[in-house]
Amino acid sequence: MASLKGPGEAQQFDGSDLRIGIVHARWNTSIIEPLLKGTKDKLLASGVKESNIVVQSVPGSWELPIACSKLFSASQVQSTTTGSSLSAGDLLGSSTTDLTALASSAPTATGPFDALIAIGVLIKGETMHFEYIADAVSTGLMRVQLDTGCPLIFGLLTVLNEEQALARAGVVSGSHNHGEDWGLAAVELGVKRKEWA
Ligand code: DLZ
Repeated sequence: MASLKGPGEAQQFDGSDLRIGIVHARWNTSIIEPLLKGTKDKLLASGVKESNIVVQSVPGSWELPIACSKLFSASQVQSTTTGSSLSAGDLLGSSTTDLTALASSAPTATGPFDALIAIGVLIKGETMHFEYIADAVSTGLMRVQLDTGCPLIFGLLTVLNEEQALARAGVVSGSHNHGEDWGLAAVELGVKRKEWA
């Protein structure tokens, strides 16, 4: 029997004309890494060109909204100028981590993004920190999405413990990698956004 959860059956969307920006937090890196891989795998499987995927990292989930906003603005500026292109890691001067190996190393094409994906993992601690960040980041990401008109896929895991996070990153045997859903959602929304324009 099909699971009640998940996005359900959808048609295959062709991502070959899309530019996708990914911003991921570095907190909880061991969980971020498989999520980012799952996301990228589905983008590539949907036809998105490696050179049209830009990956940026920020310290923690708190920084995701501002980074997504800036990344989108920068891509719009690029589309009106020539001679510069965004490449992985250069937006916020982010340091090189193992995760950047998952980023495109080729120079990226210019032009505004068709969809953005924000990836972070918030794990509840003993204080109210989790609640404040989860609420603010969710609200911030929605605001960026509506203000820019660029679909922004919500890749923020808000979990009670590490086990729950691992089970949503496809790390535990038999578990599903939610990053794959985020990659597919970005392609679907990127294609539909062009149709809606
Ligand atoms: C400080 C903090 C804590 C305690 N927990 C997390 C977390 O579980 N996931 C995450 O992505 N980031 C965490 N951070 C870092 C904040 O998001 C942020 O980077 C810092 O407060 C600096 O603004």
